[in-house]
Amino acid sequence: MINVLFSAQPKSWAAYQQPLNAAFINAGLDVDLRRDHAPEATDYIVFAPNGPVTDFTPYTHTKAIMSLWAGVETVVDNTTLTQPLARMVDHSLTNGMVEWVTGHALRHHLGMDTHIHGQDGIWRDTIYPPLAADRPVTILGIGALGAACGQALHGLGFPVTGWSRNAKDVPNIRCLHGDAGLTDALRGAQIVILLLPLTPQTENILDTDRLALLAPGAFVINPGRGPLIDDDALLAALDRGQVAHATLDVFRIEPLPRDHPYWAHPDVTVTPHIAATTRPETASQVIADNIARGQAGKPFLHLVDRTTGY
Ligand code: NDP
Ligand code: OXD
Repeated sequence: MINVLFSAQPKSWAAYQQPLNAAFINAGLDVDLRRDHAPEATDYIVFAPNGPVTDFTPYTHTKAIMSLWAGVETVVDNTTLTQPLARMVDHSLTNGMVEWVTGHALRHHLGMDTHIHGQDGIWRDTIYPPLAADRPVTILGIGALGAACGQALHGLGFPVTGWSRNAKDVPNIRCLHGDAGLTDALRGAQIVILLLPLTPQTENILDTDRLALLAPGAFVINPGRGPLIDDDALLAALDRGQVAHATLDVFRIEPLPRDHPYWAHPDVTVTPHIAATTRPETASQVIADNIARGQAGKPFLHLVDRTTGY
C-alpha cells in the first residue's frame, strides 16, 4: 500500500479525490489517498500552495512532492523541503494556455475591441489589421507552455521569437537566450507574452528600459507571474502609449485588490488567474504515472531544479 497525502486548499479535495483514486487504479497502484497520513508514513505528497503542509521536516520517508501547479515559486525555496519536487506538466494545462494566449493575442492583433465596443452606426472601413506575418510576437520563456504557444502563433502566421535561459532550438521559433538575447527579443516586438517562472532572476524583468525596446503601441500579455513586470513601469508605458494594452492574468497580490490601478485603467484587461487551470482528470493521471515511475525505480519526470528555482 502506498500512502499519498493530499495537501492543498480544502476546497480542492472534492475536485481531486475521485480523479486521483481513478488515476492510481489506472496506473496499477494500490494507494491509500488521505488528507491526514502520519508524516513518517507518507510516501508521496500531492501539493498545492495554501494547504496544511508547510514544514516538510517530519516527512522523513516521503519519496517525492507532486505539485498540482506548474509554477513552484511559493515552495521551491522552502528550506525544510529536501525531498524531490515535481511540477505540473500536463497537456490539458498546456492546451488551456495555448487557447488563452492565442485568443488574447488575436484580440489585440485584430483590434476586435474597436468593433465590439464601437457599434454606433459609423462604418469604420479604414481600420483593418495587418496580417499576422507583419506582427512580430516575442515569448519570454519557451518551456512547456511558451513553446506550445509559440507553435500555435506560428501556425497562425505570426513571426515568433522566444527567449530562454539556455540556448534552445525550437522549430518555427527564432530562439534567443541570455541578456543580449533579451534585448534582441524585445526590440520591435509588437506583442510580448510572458511565460517565465518567477525566480530572483526573472522578477521585474519587464521594466522601464525593456518596455522602451518594444514597438510603439505594443501589447503585453502576462499569464506567467505578476512580479515578472514592474507594475509602475507598465502603467507609465501605458499612459504614454508605448504599450497600447496589457492583458494580465497574474498579479503580485491575488486576488488583485479592488483599488489597484489596473482595474480602472482603460487599457488594461484583468483576468483572475484563469489562463490555464489544472484539470483534475488529466493532472491526476500525470501524478499517478509519476508515482508509478518512482515505485518502479525510474527517475521522476518534471523535477524542479532547486538551484535555478524552476
Ligand atoms: P517551464 O519550466 O517549462 O519553462 C520556463 C521557461 O522559462 C524556460 O524556457 C526557461 O528557460 C525560461 N527561463 C527561466 N528562467 C529564465 C531566465 N532567468 N532567463 C531566461 N529564461 C528563463 O515552465 P512552464 O512553461 O511549464 O510554465 C511557465 C510559467 O507559467 C510557470 O512557472 C507559471 O508561473 C506560469 N503558469 C501560469 C498559469 C496561469 O494560469 N496563469 C498556469 C500555469 C503556469 P530554459 O528553457 O533555458 O530552461
Ligand atoms: C500554475 C498556475 O502554476 O495555475 O499551475 O499558475
